[in-house]
Amino acid sequence: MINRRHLIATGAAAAVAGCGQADRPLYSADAHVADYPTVQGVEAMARMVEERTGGRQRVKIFAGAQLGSERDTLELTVFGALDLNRVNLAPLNSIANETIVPSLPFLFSSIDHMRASLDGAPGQTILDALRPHGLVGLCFYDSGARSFYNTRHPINEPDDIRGMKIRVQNSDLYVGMVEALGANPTPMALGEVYQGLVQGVIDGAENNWPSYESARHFEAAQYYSLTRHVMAPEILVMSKHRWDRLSGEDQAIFQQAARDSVPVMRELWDARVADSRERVLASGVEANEIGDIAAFSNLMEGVWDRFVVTDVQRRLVEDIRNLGGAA
Ligand code: GTR
Repeated sequence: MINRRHLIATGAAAAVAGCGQADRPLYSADAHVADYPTVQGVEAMARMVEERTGGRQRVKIFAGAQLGSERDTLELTVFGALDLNRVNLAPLNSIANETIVPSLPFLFSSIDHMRASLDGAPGQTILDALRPHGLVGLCFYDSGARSFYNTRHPINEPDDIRGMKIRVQNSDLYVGMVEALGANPTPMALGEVYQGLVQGVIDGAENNWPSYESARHFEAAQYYSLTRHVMAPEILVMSKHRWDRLSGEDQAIFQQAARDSVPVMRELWDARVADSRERVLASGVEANEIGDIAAFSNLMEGVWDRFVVTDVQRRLVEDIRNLGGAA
């Protein structure tokens, strides 16, 4: 069993020496458990890489946040102590502000619009934007739509969430979105949320159906209100330290395998969304649609001005909007 200190030590030592990693698999982190579609997506990529390199390259996945929270493992990845990492875009928001764009509230009109944007030029711009920050963006995976859930009552209008303590990911954008609704944002790692809900440290959080189910938050917070305020995707990144030590041929194989794993992941994702939804509803969760979604989107509009500040971001927003009609 490898622990984080060991990983840092071996990874950093090998990075400095520029050798020593050729004979071990690339290590990959994921906050989700082994049967979650993101982990399965990386597994599909790993199988393709192993096959296409004749076993020269292999990937070992540490699921279930074994190596730490997304923020911590991202640091390790940038530093070169961890090779691959599947994270949400949120912890990247403070690293590369291009990643803020797909995380903006009510940007995408549908799942198809989100997929078309990430498969197209805007997605490529965002993946490429990570290189100067020590990361190579390989592909995006689906994360569906995030909605609010809480321990108290259904949320139908913004007044219903006012004053609640809502867990958010470590991203100023998410803090801003929750503040805009008049609630109190509490940044917290995913692994602490269940206990936070049970102990009343927080009243609620926001996530997609599969995470709400898989992390068992639905057992503690029984009201799921379908705001669908964010459709930010997941992303698979490789440490640039590791990438630079791959041959050109292996770089191309990793890149293509990551791309080829996206449709595999999406199929698993769609099935998991349906399954998770069914499972939590059967357990007695009360889910509600929102009558007037504009009441939420209008309040959150201010965060757009605060967080879309560069020309590159503005162009991304425009390009994504232009793809909206097509999808
Ligand atoms: C999930 C996502 C994770 C993490 C988590 C969270 O939907 O897959 O990567 O971002 O949300 O809320 O921390």
